Amino acid sequence: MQPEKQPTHTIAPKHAQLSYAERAAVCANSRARDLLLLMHEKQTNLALAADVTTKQELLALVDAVGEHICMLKMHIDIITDFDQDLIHQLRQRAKQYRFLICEDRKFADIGNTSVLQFTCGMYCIASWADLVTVHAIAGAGILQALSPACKEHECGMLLLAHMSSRGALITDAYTQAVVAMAREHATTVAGFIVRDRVSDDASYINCMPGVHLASKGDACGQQYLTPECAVLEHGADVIIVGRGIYQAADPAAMAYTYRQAGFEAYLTTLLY
Ligand code: 5BU
Repeated sequence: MQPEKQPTHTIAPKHAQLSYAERAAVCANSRARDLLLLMHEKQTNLALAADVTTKQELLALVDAVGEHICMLKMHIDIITDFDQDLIHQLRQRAKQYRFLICEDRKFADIGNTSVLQFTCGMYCIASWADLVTVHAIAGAGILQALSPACKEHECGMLLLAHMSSRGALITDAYTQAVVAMAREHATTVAGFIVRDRVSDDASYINCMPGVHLASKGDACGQQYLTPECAVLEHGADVIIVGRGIYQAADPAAMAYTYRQAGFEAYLTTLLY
């Protein structure tokens, strides 16, 4: 199944932009380039937040929605029966369905510890993740330490510029400081986790969690935007959807719905 190619939106996007393919050509980070090209060719800007807790559920979910996504976002430490075979199977599926794997580890410690968390331990994230999320809260040292490690393992960093949860303590000044830090590590930063597009630099990918078609939020502070609103009003390049898809009666059909909504909104941004 392919999504409709013609945009149907009448809302003018807040951020006119280049196409994914044009942006891929200017990316300094190779994972950002891979992701933009994949989004262009596969015609999807949908990422799945696969917050299920067993190997079987995770692989079944990936088989159901793999054809619709550009990125699988994981929390590997919530899997109760993790083993190396899971990583092997996920990498196989990443190739089969063509998507990147992001470990949403949110590294936030001092640089030395973050590198150990990235490269060591039972999950050995560096050996399989295409992208990892990173808090810049610890200061420049975390990026100075993680950047060479990411380069060595061909992994891109997504820096948290915002959070989607109500009452998040991130201020505008903090966000701007994160964007400035990214510029110092252009070859290893693939983009940002955002609530509002933070940079008009075409080489960074703005990834937006907190997207749901039918809900405004949850009981723990999560806040949702619709795919259209995320892309057209808040400048998302990638929409990240978890419960909206994996809690649906038919996750594959729902993933297709989100894929269409997200990609049509993207096509609308190209008209302006
Ligand atoms: P949901 O089920 O669509 O609410 O899941 C959202 C996912 O995105 C979940 O894995 C969170 O850990 C992740 N997330 C988020 O919701 N908000 C943020 O600011 C960041 C990550 Br950073």
